[in-house]
Amino acid sequence: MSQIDHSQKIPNNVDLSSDRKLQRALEKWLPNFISWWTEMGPEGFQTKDVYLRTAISADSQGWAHFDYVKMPDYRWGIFLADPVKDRRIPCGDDYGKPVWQEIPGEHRNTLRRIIVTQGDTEPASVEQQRLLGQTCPSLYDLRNLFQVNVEEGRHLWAMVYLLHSYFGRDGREEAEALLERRSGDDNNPRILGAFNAPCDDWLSFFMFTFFTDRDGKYQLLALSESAFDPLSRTTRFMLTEEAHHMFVGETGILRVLDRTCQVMKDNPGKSARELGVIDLETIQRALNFWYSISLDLFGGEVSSNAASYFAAGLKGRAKEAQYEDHVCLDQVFEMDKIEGGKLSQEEVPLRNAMNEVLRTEYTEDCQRGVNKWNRMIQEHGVDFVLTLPSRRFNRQIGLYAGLYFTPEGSLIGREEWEAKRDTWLPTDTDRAYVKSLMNRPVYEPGKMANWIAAPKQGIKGRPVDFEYVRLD
Ligand code: BYC
Ligand code: FE
Ligand code: FE
Repeated sequence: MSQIDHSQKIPNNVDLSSDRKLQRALEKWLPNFISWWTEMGPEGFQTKDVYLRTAISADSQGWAHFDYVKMPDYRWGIFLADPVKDRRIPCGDDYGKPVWQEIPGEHRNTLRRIIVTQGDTEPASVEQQRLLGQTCPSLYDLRNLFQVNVEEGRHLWAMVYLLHSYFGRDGREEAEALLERRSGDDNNPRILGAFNAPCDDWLSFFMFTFFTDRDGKYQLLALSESAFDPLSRTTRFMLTEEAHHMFVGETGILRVLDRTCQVMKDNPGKSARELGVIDLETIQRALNFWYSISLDLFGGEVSSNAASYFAAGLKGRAKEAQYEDHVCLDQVFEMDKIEGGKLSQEEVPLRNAMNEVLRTEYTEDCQRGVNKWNRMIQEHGVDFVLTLPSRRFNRQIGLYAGLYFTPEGSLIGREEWEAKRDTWLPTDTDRAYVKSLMNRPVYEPGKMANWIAAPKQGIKGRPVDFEYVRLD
């Protein structure tokens, strides 16, 4: 079951050829996907050979194959994790009943919406990153960017498969619309906030893959607890690919910090900007921005949507098995409350707080990565600590939206916010400086841009100076 059939036009492990109608529908969608990829995918590198991994089996062992591929020839396809025998609904009102192989009528619209929202983020991220190849710090990084991009393309395939297989005509229409919305387009934007923000320099790219892809991890963990078994199986396989995206972000920032600290140490008395590396304050501001905008992706703190998703078993918490109570009808959650300009606490029913439960786990996971970054700064003996701002800081969705908070989480007025904003969030000057460092790409094997340290090792046992992308 887990072996992927690559002899097909659409590689898959779902026995696609046995369902002619579905196969035809997806084969019709394929050229539309390819024209979207050609138009909106990585600009300027479509004819180049890239050293990419391709999935060949969907189980945990040895599922990947590494070789040179031209991106438009990448074997996108449909890969589901193996079914779990006698799987039961892990949470909600129907806890313990058998999972669904088909969608109950009453959940059709809600599930479609969740799948469309998930699917929409995947091409959005490719669009956001499409120009980054032109400013890359090394061939190693260029290849990682493209690996992330083709896999996000595949995640789109994963959701489109579900739309085509289980939602009939409206599913097919939604699959088309996924190729029509555009990140940042005023008239037809992507669905969620963070996926319309520009991600056009490599500091943003590393922050995005660290913070925003990590929202992906947590949403996928929640969806892999779904009562709708095909969604659970697709997202479980997607999670195996997600790990690399977050690795790219975490090690990317680690290498930036390594370089900045080293260069500062070697040149006492000079500022980071004089030395052509990224100053730690700019890194902190970029962190503040991408963390806060990614927190918004979890939805409102108190959410009746979240409560009904949980009740219906459409979405669970990350790793439901870690909890004891999977019904959550009698429990409460201690939540902030803001009234008359004052912060207090109130108890809300746990089911309505499920977005916040997931966001809490996300925050802890982010903190683990930030701790590693701080250890790097410490090892260089530099006196600086990167911090995650309060979850209230700079929020556009939920309880704190429309209000102003310091990075420490104190409620402040608009005037104070405006006076301090530029010390907390990236400024035009920061962006211009970061871009000025990156205006010339580094395409020579093994060479690194001045603002980033070399990685500790290459990919799949290849040396760092391997020709990860062949540019001629
Ligand atoms: N921007 O009850 P509420 C990934 C809307 S990332 C704009 O507070 P709910 C990836 C919401 O739709 C993972 N709108 O929230 C990463 C609702 O609209 P309506 C993506 C937002 O519904 C990197 C209203 O506000 N996966 O995979 O509980 C690269 C009130 O909603 C936002 C998913 O998101 C926002 N940030 O939760 C590539 C999983 N937040 O109904 C890929 C599927 C909320 O009033 N999605 N709204 O019109 C979901 O589970 C839920 O839709 C959300 C929102 C968690 C996003
Ligand atoms: Fe993804
Ligand atoms: Fe990702």
